[in-house]
Amino acid sequence: PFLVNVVKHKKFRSGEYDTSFIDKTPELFLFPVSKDRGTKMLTYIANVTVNGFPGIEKKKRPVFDTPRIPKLKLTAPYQSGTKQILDEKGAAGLVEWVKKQEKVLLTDTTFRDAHQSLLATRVRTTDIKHIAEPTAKLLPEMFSFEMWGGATFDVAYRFLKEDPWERLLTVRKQMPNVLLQMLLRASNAVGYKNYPDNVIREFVEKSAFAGIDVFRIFDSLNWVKGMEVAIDAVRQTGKIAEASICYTGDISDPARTKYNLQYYKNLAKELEQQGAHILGIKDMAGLLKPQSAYRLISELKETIDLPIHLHTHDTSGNGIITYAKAIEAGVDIVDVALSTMAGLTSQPSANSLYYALEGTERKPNINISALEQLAHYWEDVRKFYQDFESGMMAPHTEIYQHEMPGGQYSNLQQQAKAVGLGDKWDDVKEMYARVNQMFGDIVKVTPSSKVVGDMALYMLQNELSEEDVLAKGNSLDFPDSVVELFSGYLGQPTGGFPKELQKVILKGKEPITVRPGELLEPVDFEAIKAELYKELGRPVTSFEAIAYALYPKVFKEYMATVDKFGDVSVLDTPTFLYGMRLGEEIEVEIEKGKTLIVKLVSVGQPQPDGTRIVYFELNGQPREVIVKDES
Ligand code: 3PY
Ligand code: ZN
Repeated sequence: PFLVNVVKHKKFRSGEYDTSFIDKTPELFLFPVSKDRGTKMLTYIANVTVNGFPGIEKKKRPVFDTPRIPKLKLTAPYQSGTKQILDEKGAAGLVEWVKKQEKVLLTDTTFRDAHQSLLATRVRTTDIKHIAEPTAKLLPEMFSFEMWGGATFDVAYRFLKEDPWERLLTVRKQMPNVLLQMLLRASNAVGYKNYPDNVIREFVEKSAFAGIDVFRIFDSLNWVKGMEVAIDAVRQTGKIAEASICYTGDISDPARTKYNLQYYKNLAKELEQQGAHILGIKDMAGLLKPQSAYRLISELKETIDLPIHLHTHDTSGNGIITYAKAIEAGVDIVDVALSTMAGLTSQPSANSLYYALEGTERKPNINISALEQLAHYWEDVRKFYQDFESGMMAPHTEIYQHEMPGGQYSNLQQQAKAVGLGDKWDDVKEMYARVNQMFGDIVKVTPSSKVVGDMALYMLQNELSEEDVLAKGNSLDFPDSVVELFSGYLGQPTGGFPKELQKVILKGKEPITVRPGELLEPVDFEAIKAELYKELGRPVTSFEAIAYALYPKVFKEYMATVDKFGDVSVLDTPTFLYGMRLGEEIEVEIEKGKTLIVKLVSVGQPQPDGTRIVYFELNGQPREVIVKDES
């Protein structure tokens, strides 16, 4: 479909192109076109209306208000911001600029971690797209917007049936004045396992090209060796390498000696030597208590000469006070989300922090009324995704016991439901903490956190205790992710693996201790392109080739869905998740200036072969589609 865009492009027409034209011209992907898209789209709507959306209980489409968009003249110009500083002064210049700021800088995570943590990463591009320009115009003083990476890449293809690269390209276009930030799981890229070095390099290069400015890089075991390639790859692009330490344990608890202050100081020093532009402190579960934050930041400021960017989750309810103490200690940047997408497993609220710092010298330079207006939009949009809420209604201090990352909480809950443990959530949390101890008290963040989660579910499903695992281990078929972790394929944890458990899990197989990337064969991207060309009958882009290298099965399923239903990203979210009500009429802008009017007329009775005929009007013309009733 995108070939139409290629041949229409003025560079292509003027003959000013070479073989890299497709890769160097990101806007080609913004408006995919397809001939029978009307029928395909109706088939999708009919299917979701009849069968519901995977993973949520089938119900009649709820009635939602149209999200409130801030009143803003869209012709107003963008004020220049951090993006211009990076473009003009380079990474080093930007770092110097950050160091000179007296006021604390903010990163807004609403477009990524906030919904990863509250809504199982389900927020769709259309809901981001409608607010991106107002956001960039109303909040030009933000340090950055985290809008990509982490789970958003995988979930986009797997569940939202949309292209994450398109999200990045679209947001970049609408937010030209501020830095865009992503979360990169070092050698695990945006996946759950280590990839060959050339995949990491290619992924970083194309992400930078498509619009990412700041890469927050972390290793799920805080193994610096596992971060080397990613840090170097980012530095090569001229973008910002925010190398991060994952915070776990409690530096103020004398009983928890493994992750003490010295441990963090050593890591910070190593990352500085490794070429970090900024040091990230990634408190993925929200375990950093206020006094510990003060100590940690003060000591790190003494130890290294880099700006420090602190990330936390507000699960315990202590996020704002943790930030207040960190800011007092001199932290440079903190992560917040708009109030209506903040709190609980998400980041602390930007709006709250603004008021909490009133009367201090480091109060952020930010427009509070803009924050409030943008929060209205998200208050409305969040309701679309109500079925993905975790059910957590109040601060959750048990986090200090189970230490589950905010981004995992709602996802593991979905996973537990899927394997029939939905009503055993308390047991899952408890088992999660126990598995962590069995594993030797490891850093838990994607993907190591997923391994702990997988093992906890596995033990509960099979009613296994820790003793059972050791005693009967030889006859147990452990989850693949557990075997991979203990084989060393996610790197090496501080202090090594517990030997006895490792033996049981590996059943005589030898673990590796070198960097997994050293053992993995490089991926042949040209071969992938050729293979996909054959399968799809059209040339593929480097973006698609990387997606395939990272997630072959997910990517192919996504392509098959596009083939069947067309580009479903154009649908509004209520229609995408719930289908339509009888008699309802919606408008779908399938490309700029091209709108279809769809009315659901009736849904026929089931036929003997299990199908139903669904009757629509498309732009006033009667249309029928046949779908299988899966009930
Ligand atoms: C991710 O890797 O997706 C995370 O958010 C880890 O906290
Ligand atoms: Zn996070």
